[in-house]
Amino acid sequence: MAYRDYQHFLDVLESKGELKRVQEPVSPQLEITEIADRVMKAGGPALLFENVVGAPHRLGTPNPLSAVIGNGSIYSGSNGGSTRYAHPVAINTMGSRRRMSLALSCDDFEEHAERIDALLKPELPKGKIATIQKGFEVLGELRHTPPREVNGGLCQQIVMQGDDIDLTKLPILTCWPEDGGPFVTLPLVFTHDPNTGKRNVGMYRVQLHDKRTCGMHWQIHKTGMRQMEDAGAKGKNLEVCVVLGGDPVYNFAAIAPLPPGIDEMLFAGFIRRESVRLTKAKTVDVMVPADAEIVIEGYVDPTERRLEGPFGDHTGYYSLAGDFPVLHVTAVTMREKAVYPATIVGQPPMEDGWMGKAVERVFLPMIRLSVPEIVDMNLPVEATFHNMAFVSIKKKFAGHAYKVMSAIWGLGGLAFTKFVFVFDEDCDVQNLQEVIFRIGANCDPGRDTLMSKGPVDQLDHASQQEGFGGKIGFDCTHKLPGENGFDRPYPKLITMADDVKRRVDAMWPRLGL
Ligand SMILES: Cc1cc2nc3c(=O)[nH]c(=O)nc-3n(C[C@H](O)[C@H](O)[C@H](O)COP(=O)(O)O)c2cc1C
Ligand SMILES: [Mn+2]
Repeated sequence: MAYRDYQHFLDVLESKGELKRVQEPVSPQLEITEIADRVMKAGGPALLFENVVGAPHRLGTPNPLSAVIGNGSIYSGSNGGSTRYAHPVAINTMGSRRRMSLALSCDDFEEHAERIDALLKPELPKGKIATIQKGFEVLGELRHTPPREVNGGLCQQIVMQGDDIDLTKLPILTCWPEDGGPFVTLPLVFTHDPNTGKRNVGMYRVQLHDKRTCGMHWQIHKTGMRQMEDAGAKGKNLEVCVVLGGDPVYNFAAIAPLPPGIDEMLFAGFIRRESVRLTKAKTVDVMVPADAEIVIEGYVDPTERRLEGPFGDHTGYYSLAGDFPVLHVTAVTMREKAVYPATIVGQPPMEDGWMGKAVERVFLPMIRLSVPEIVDMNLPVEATFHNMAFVSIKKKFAGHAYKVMSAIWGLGGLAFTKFVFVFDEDCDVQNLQEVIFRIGANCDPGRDTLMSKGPVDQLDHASQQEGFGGKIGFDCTHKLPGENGFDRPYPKLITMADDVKRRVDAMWPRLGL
């Protein structure tokens, strides 16, 4: 069942014991991070902070008009009075396998991998009836996929324009002590290709510069950036909507490495098995999900840049401040009693680890379409995903591991992977004990490595140059006779004979062990 809206999702989490409400007054400046970080590291629940208070946002530029709503002065710090925010803050709503699965309207997110696998299966069914059945199955799966346009919606119950716009009234988190300011951390950034009109939705963090201006952190390899450059080539601004909330599947769609040109809202409709309902924004020509909590409408001038960051990032380090585009806000719309959705990133493991795990599992069938020898893949959360990949393959020929490394370095988001380790199909790449054993046992560093170069995450601080760096692949498979100069017989892995295992299985209960 798809969620009606974000608060419906929160209700479901609560009914399943997956969400805790916090009534204690807490500040969006660092305190929510410290609490959420402890809970995330401990594998704890989603949190709904209902009493968010604190000093006014400290912005990168002087901000004389700090927002004070409500009348209670709960904090009277030395930094200029206190603010009681009207919106509760939800965080860690996807921070476990169970909650990430609930966010994707299923019992376990592997189910969506199976659905995609079934759709992509190249075999034609045998016989007329089977063909018709398969046709109906495929149509059934895709029936609810396209978004539907509606008039108005929940997300426009309140509309603020002109002088009424004041983003400092939102409990935007200042996440870490050295951050350049408050950052919107779960933004769904909606734009349209200025040439084709095609929609894009990406999750690109948004820094609050002042009450009507934000930083737009789309990186050089991302679609939002490309659309802005295309708008610039036509001498136009790019219209943008930053959406918060709605069905949590939108978060997944926004970070998903979809094939170029596939609409994130179409994909979201497929996952939730119900069309996404889109409504026209009030001041820009952008369609936004009607079920959103909050929508920030505006435009980016492709010629303008402003210092953005630093930001305590998913790399576990602060990414340095840099010049990034600027979002000028033309309207803010929201539902009544809107909840503010947030996350934090930092040293792993964090909530985004589960978002990434779901991407890894759901997209494996699509990767297998191009690289069918891949059996399984593990992008370990400890390596913040794109730094490291453990891949098992059905090895058939000499050099096969190198083919797979090269394929990974040529595939969408996987191309950013710095370290690729390739194993035989009998290695469980989800088991780090086994992975380390195989690396040590089967890889000769002098012979079984391949150095390469290519694009890396723009946030990678270790690379020689921003966005471009070195790569290394490790062939940890059994070597074939003569492969890569290997001229001795390859030894066998030690395992017990099956009949002995069966005899011991039978006597096991009697052994009292
Ligand atoms: C919590 C979170 C924050 C992210 N922040 C950014 C960001 O600030 N800038 C960016 O370019 N990508 C960021 N990403 C990654 C993009 O959302 C991701 O690469 C997405 O697939 C890009 O979509 P696109 O191909 O439509 O550009 C973030 C991902 C997550 C999970
Ligand atoms: Mn995209």
